[in-house]
Amino acid sequence: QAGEAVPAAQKSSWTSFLKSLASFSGDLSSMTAPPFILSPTSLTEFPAYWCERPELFAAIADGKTDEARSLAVLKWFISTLKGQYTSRNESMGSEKKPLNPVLGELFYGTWPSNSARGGETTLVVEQVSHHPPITAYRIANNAKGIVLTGHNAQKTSFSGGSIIVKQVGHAVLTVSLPSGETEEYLITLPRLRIDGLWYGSPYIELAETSYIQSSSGWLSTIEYKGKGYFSGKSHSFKATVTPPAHVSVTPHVIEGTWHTTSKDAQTAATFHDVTTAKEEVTVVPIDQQSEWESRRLWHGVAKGIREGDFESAAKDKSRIENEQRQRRKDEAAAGTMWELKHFTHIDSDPVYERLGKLFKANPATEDGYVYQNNGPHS
Ligand code: CLR
Repeated sequence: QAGEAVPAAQKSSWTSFLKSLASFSGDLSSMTAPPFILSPTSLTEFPAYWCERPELFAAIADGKTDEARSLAVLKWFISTLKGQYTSRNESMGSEKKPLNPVLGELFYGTWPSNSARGGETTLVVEQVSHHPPITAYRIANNAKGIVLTGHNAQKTSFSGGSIIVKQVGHAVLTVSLPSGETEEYLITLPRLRIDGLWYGSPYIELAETSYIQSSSGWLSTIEYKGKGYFSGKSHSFKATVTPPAHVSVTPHVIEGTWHTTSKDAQTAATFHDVTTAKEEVTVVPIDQQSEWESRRLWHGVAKGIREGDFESAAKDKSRIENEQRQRRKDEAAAGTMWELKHFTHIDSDPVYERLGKLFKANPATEDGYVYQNNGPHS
């Protein structure tokens, strides 16, 4: 039934939100949605999903061959999808509208070291654009010589009752090999469909294809399907891992559902398994954070949303937005520009250009954000 999951008092506001969606193009983040669908978490926190299984991230460095490392990268990547795309449903009952980060918003975190991981894993996130929203991030396990750098933006449209989200941006993973060489992996991102809107209980399904291209020549092609395709199950995927042109190894085929488990099609061995617990990022308490750090910045708004006090949430949100508007006005008047703290923008990412060619990436070039090596972690 329509609006089944929508609180009675918000039904008409949900209906008008859906109507406005239908005639809408641009970024969803700035749209006003009814309170029941608001999340207390800012989008700057989302890059942490990349490392909620830090031991799989670390294990990439242990692969002895380029083939083994490519499979380890794929295993880590697939294992992040459950967190990235289903965790709000698990923690809050449905997909929600995250807080729209302000320009310069920061999010720092760590995953502590242990014997399996070799060392501490650190996360630095910066909101590098407000309109359109763009988030840049960098995750590193220095002891293992593994670094992930990327940025994220979204292009949204509405079709057949669903929101279609094209992810703009990419990630680059680098692995420092014992030989002194650096292996690179270009990671592209899947397309999202947000279904369940009619009922007021949105959830994500992944669609189309994403790629992981290694500088060694190995390529993972990952196809995503929902209910009624491949196995007929939601959250299905099929990954084909193909060797470089000069290597005659049979491609690996991995099939399964990304929010549970998958198998290697030839050996029937389990490939990935995310039915076990994950480890959320560790963040210092907000009284030790700077004003620009996400949880401190949004503290009042998040508290209001969590406690159902939407009036105080809205009030604090307006305060933050007004401060931002004033800042932009002052900059315009002074002829200055906001300076990014941890990243610099480049018009074309050379790794994307070089590795993207190998699988005919579309588009052929993408911009990028280069980390300035000045994070809070020593
Ligand atoms: C951000 C980058 C992460 C993966 C990810 C997961 C969920 C996505 C989010 C990204 C972008 C913003 C997003 C969100 C789901 C819903 C939300 C598309 C891609 C939109 C802006 C809100 C829609 C509002 C309805 C839920 C009502 O690695």
